[in-house]
Amino acid sequence: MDARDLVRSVKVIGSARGRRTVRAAWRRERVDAAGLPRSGPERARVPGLAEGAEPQPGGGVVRFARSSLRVRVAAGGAVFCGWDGATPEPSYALAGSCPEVDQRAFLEPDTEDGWRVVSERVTVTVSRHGAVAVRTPGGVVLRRELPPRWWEPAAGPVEGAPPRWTQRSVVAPDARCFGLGGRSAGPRLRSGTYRLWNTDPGGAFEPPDDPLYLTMPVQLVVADAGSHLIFHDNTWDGAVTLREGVEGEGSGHDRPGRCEVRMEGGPLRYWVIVGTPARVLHSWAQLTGAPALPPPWALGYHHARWGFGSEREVRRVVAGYLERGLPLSAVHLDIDHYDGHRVFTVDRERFPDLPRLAADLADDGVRLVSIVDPAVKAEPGDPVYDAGVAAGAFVRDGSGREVRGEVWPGESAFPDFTDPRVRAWWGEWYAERLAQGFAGVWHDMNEPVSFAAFGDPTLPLSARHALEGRGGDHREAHNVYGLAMARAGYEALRELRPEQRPFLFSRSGWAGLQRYGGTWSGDVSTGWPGLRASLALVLGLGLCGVPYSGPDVGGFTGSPSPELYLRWFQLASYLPLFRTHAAITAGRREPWEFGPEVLEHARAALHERQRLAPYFLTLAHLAHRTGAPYVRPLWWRWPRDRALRDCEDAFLLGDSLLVAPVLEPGVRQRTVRLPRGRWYDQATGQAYEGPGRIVVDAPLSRVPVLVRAGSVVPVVGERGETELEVWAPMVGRTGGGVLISETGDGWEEPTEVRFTTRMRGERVAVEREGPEDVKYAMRVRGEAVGLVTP
Ligand code: NBV
Repeated sequence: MDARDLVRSVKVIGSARGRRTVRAAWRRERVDAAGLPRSGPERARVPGLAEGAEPQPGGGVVRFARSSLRVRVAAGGAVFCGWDGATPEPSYALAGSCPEVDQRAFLEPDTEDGWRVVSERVTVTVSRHGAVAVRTPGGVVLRRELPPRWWEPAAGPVEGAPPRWTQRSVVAPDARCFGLGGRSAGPRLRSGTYRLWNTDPGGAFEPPDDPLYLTMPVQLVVADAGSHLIFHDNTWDGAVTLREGVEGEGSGHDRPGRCEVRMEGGPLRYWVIVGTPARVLHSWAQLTGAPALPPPWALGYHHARWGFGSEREVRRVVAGYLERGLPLSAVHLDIDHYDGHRVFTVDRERFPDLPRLAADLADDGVRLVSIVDPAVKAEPGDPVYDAGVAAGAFVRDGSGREVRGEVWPGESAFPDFTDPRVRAWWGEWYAERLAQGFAGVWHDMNEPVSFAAFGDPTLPLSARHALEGRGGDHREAHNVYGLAMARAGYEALRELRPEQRPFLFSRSGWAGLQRYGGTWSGDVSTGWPGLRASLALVLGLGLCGVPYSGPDVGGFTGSPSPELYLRWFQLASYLPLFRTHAAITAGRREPWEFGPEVLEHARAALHERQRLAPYFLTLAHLAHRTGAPYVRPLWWRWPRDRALRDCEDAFLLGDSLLVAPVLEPGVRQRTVRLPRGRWYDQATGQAYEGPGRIVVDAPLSRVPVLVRAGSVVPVVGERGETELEVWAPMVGRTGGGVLISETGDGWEEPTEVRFTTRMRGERVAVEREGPEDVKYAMRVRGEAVGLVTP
């Protein structure tokens, strides 16, 4: 028991729940003492010298004295490397089956020192000692992997004790690393160790608390020489230690960046994708699946609350929005609407008629979203529990006993979502949610959490899981528990309500979560550091392929000052998931609770969000088609601009907007680092030429937004029609934009129109490509006197 555990257990010991969490922690320890293989003496192994190589379609295998390395280039340009016989499948990350190989790539002798695989976007060389270098087509090294090292039982293989392994690598001194899932101290991952183990931090978090709910072994590395993504396809517990490099600035004392990946078991296999950030994310989405397209209403504003407590209160809050003319898209019900915190139930005293409530809200254009927790109250007579027992749905320990944990409903059992049968069984329960009138689901507590007075608040590591029929334990299944639950929920919604796109977001997940939905910050603590972490999480997750997310506006805990609340609100109004939410013990989060001034400014943010609805929907479609996140770091198109790589207090929303939120108290002006080209201050129309730093006004009424010259931004005009805001391009340059629109929330093909802009004399000429039958009003902004359309 460490010091943090001690504090935790002293805090909880007074209550009945506290005593149960002590029991749960002991129970977990007991189960693991009996169920985990004992660790004995280990010996280290390295590959040794190469003994030969054999070309295969797309690459080949190099055989070493004590291991082998398979290199295979996939059709989209991603390169797979697998040691010790590892193959790309089975994998929780890959979408469907493994991509076809690139038939043009093959393994060939390099110099005397080894072999190489040349492909269009990357060259991989393998040395005789097992070092692997990843190079650009021009031959510049982006990453050099040293020969890996395994630790295995000295007495030979032991069932259930796979080798642990470490892999060290070196990147350029100027390289910056991003990703690894949701990291509160990001988006740039500074020197330090980042654990790969989905964790409820227990209570609210703030930077640099780590790890959090959604980790994944995905790193995006950006350097002058080029960008690459590396994904270690391994779900086990592990850690990535980064040491940022240092440039000697001409002194010759450069220190390269270093990375060490350490895993407690599981295959040593990884994918590398080289290219511009946009190409890398595109290939990543091809490999792990296109981001699910949210229904249009999910891009509006949501209000959530743990502790509405009654249907009356929900109606009161919704009326508050409507009376004040504040747009509201959805209301989320938390665990307090359950009967005794039991999943798939309703407290009928306090929520007597949910379908009626849902229908009434729908009349006002407001959807209801339901929280769904995985833990099922372990009580015979509970219909979900009884059905789960009959279906053999719950996780068991090594001796076949149901694993019990302590969660909101009390002693609970946990569905094994890594079993396809269990996913199907669980999915059937979503019919109950739909019958209650819910339009979408919000998955919580799926790291998974079992409250524990000490130690890791999750299931015993020795708990057994189906792992798609392969069988294994919680050490391997833990990190994909939330991902597999998301799959169950997504597939259920598709089946139960096939005509509508599912809306699902999940606290935990892993590589590939985007196939099923989005995520959110979790319990971010109320304070300026929490505000900063909110942006870091959205940016980092987007670079790992999960583009739809957002924070609890105002923070999860306590009561934000009016200024903090407003700045949070303004930031989130430019993030994909725009949702106020707070804990049952926290203060209010409705915009009118912070005084008339905040209300007016929040109203402006809400209306701007609504005005940008066609732009947000376009970004959602683009994310779905190309993997590009809506919210991008400033370096997205300019990865060689070092100053942008270090800039963490602003972001790009799509190709056109640069949003510079206010992340500190008392700020009424701020500096903004501009990428290359001309940028217009959206509020004043003032033009600036990047690259460089500018100072702009950031009054309480708004946060600075700059628009890229030449952009065509689709917005809702005054009469409610989609119109185009055209920002004059620079003379001699072209600009443009795209509008992807649809009428419903189903699966119909949307309409796509592309625009190109250029200056013709003093006027802006706009060319379009796409169906001619729809016309849009255009408004020109920026330095131009009028509009020319062909
Ligand atoms: O369901 C209650 C909360 C929820 O409001 C929050 O958004 C989740 O992140 N939930 C966590 C469980 C309790 C946290 C203390």
